[in-house]
Amino acid sequence: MERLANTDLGPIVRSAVNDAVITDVHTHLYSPQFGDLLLWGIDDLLTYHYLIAETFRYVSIPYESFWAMSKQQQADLIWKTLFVENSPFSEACRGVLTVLSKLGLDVGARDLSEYRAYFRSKSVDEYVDIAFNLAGIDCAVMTNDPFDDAERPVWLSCYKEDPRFRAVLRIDPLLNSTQQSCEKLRNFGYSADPALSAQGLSEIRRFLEDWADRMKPLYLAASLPPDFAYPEESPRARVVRECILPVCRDRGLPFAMMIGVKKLVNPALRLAGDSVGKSRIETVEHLCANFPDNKFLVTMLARENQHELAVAARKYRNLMVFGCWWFLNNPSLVEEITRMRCELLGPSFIPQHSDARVLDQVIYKWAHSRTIIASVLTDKYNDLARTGWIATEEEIRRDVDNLFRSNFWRFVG
Ligand code: HDL
Ligand code: ZN
Repeated sequence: MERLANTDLGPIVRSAVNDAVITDVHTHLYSPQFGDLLLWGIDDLLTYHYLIAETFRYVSIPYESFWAMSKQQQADLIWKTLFVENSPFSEACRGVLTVLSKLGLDVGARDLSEYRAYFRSKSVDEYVDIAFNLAGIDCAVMTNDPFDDAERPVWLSCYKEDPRFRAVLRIDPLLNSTQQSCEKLRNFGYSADPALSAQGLSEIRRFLEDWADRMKPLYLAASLPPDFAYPEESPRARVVRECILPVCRDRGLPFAMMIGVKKLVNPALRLAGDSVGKSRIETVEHLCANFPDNKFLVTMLARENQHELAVAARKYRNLMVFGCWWFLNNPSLVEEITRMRCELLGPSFIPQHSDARVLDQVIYKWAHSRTIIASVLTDKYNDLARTGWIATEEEIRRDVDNLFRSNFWRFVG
């Protein structure tokens, strides 16, 4: 028994996790065909909205004067404030340094001009391969918004599918500003009406069908506020019931509900101005229970919702929990949440997504997450070994592949 007590599967687990090819199930990346919508390089890294929010904790300049700066001027201010005048140990700051380190650049030199020179020497197509290889991902699932005036023309003209970037039909305006989005739909040629008449709802379904045909999305998605409720007498609930769920069910597409965003609590911060609120797990339970032919990918933004979400996943096989999202994507919380999910769900969940907005971020977000997830899994397999159940390397690699890829692909069908 002594031998069992001292079994350490850590090296095998770490090797399996480090070798794992990952499908990144939620990002804000774009294939290079979308041009400048795909952000990459040191100045996009430094002007990530997480770092903008952190910079305004120190600087007293008016928000508008920051927004009037060039991207390089903004990056210079952020570098000076968060990296030079203060130590960059926040997760978003450390991430920038992990990227530079993984690229083989001299982080100790602390020389922003040197880093800028490196990125000037790269083309975006070359750099996609560099970033994907360093991150160990085979596919980045995008967030594609037909209501976005910059993105829509690409889909309507020349888009050629790139297997490294798969599409998602993101429809926040339909659910969070339903009446206003009907106006936009009419401009697109769909006679949707704010009263959501039967004809209007049918036209919203036609809009979804047309874009699902065009994008070939892996799932439909929306971010939703903390008070998202179903059932409810509201335009949102009617569009969910009459449009989203039927279209998803008929096409076998999951509906990804990303719940808990308090939009623009500080509007002056723009994209950095959103916050978090505790949400209603009863909404998730009701939808999973009452629409058994629909599949639901769910991530929730509040730490307080994580335990009840994992318990809900034990009740409904049409519920797939994914990711440590946004304000949860920090080592202490990724550790806590992943450990709790392993204990409640075994390997039947999707532990992480990067949410990367800047291509380079997949390098750090996955490096950081792999380390934590490997550490949690090591404890779990070593706990098993102490009972005499020693997982083989093949079984460990099977489980790791399920967590990082196959659970997702099986669930989206
Ligand atoms: O709604 C979302 O998909 C969120 O991820 C937001 O885009 C948010 O701004 C973000 O980037 N979080 O990481
Ligand atoms: Zn996101």
